[in-house]
Amino acid sequence: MKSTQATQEEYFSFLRSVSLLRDLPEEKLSKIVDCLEIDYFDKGEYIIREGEEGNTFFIIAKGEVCVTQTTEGCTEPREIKTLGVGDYFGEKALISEDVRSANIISTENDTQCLVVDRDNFNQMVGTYEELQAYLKEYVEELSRCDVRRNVK
Ligand code: WNU
Repeated sequence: MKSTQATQEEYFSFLRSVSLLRDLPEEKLSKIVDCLEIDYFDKGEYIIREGEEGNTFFIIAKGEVCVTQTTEGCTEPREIKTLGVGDYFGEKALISEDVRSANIISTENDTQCLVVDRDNFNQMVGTYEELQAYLKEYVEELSRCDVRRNVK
């Protein structure tokens, strides 16, 4: 990410406030800031589509998104939760080496997401065992939720 010093510092302290990244070493966090992209989405815009390949991890910096999924016996994808500032998504496709398992749709204009690509995600998570274990467990729990929900 090319940006001013002030912006870099803003992102640094924002990322520090994200629970997942709370204990990440200083230099790791700075590295993430250096390679961040920022994406902007309007209301109704798809950030992630179920079934597509995905190579990115997202952290919401502004706005709100909803998570929807296609379930057995329903024609329309079903809304399963909403996520807001400081929440993240997109880790499952990266960790499970699978396609995207849900839709993520912006529910506000000017939703802003910090985007981390697969390489940087692996660097962030891979070298930090606790984080890796935590996410792996979370992703397994999501799969169990999917089964209970009768996801196709
Ligand atoms: C759910 N089932 C599935 C959420 C975000 C982060 C964490 C929950 Cl640690 P992806 C689609 C994304 C997926 C998840 C997110 O949607 N998601 C869920 C569920 O019940 N996915 N399959 N709830 S919000 C959420 C926990 O991030 O990652 O790359 O894309 O498959």
